[in-house]
Amino acid sequence: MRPHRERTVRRLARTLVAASTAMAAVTFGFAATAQAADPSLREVADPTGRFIGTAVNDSLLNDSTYRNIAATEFDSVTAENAMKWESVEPQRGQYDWAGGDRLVDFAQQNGQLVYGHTLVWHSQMPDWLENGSFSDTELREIMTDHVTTQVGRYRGEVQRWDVVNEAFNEDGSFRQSKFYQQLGASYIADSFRAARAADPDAKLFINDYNTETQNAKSDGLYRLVQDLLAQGVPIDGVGFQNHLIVGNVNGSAIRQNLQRFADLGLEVAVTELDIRMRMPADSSKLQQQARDYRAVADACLAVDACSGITVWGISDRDSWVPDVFEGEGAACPWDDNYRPKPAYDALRDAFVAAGGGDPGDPDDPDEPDDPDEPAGDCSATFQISNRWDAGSVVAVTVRTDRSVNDWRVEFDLPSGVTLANGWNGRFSQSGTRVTVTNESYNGTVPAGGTISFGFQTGGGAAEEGTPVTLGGQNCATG
Ligand code: 9MR
Repeated sequence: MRPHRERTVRRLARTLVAASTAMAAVTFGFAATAQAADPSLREVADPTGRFIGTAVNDSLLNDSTYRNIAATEFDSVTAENAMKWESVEPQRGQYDWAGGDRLVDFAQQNGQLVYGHTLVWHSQMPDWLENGSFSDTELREIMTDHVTTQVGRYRGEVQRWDVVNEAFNEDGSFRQSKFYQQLGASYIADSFRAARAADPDAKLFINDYNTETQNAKSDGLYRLVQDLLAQGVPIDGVGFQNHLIVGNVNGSAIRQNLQRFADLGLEVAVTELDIRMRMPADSSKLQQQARDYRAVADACLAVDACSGITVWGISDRDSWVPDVFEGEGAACPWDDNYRPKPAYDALRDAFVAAGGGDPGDPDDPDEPDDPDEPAGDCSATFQISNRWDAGSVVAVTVRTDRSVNDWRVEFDLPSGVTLANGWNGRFSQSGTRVTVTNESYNGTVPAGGTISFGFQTGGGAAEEGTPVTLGGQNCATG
């Protein structure tokens, strides 16, 4: 685990950083996307119970436009490269956590999940591993040590891991990676076991591309997953990358394939969505791309076990596609100037159609966000357990009528009152608005269950009975 002191300091700093990030978002993020009044992707995804994520390029986090879109539009982040083996263990046994830590800090500041990518993969291995010769026993030990160390480092902070990435050939046979060649298919089971031991709460995934629909490759993956489950290997989910081509997306085939893996009792997720086109882009290609994004999102949203969608990058300018596919590009939801494309609207429409609603104008009393209009599927108590001139201690309990994964509770404090610290949740404040998201240990709440957290205020006391929302929906008071 990351050193406790480091985490404590970060927790204290979090409120301030989060508030300034959120306020900066008002200044830059939506101005850049020219969508000021519209709800963000994360706002429409949240009520559907799914996450919407993006791959984050570590070197772009200093760019305010990039950072603000990443913070405000998404509630899950995946390191595009910073958590890969070559980045974290460039020399044997010597770890460099800088990029991974930056991402995890960013996620915590912004109330986001972290999708860990990736532990055991034939590509982007450090030279010492790629070119070194090791006995089979030594290689197995190197691999499990790496998994144990990295998952342990982020225990409780990374909710999902791509434990094994791209293990298959197109014909459904195992890829002849160094691990497979020396260790056989048991390298997969061993990696999952090591990951589970290092963080029993993290959800463990196998991830691949060209497995989105039923074909020889996804059949091979399916057979492996069945086999792992039969052996009792701790696997929780299957990631489908979805690096797709405009005009070549079959939504119902994707849905059926997601469903057959879900029927094994596993979580499924869209992990690296982008849809490329031959350049230059034109409006009819962009419209087709929007329909294709919508088809993938609809496919996930139609499958209960599909927990979320991650896009592989924010803007076309930063995408991996043109570097690898000559003459192709424009694969992302934002264009080269960070303006949202039709694909962005299509993603949002998909969540709205799946029950994401339109949070609309919070000042409009007819909108569902208005505290006078409880949505009816949650109720909350907001109790002051201690009060003094310059502060208070507050206990909040929210009872939900429907089951919830990864909750978000919001409320307002009186003007000038600030969060001092909190417990049993991750807190951020922007102006009077406070957002609390679950810790890794209390994100799953069954129907009829309760969410409880508490916090202390400074600069004045909170108000007893303050209304709260759960996932953007108003809760009845009491
Ligand atoms: O987007 C990533 C790019 O920056 C790297 O250079 C590349 C190296 O292989 O990896 C890209 O991400 C890949 C991901 O990790 C696994 N699935 C395919 C992605 C696109 O190549």
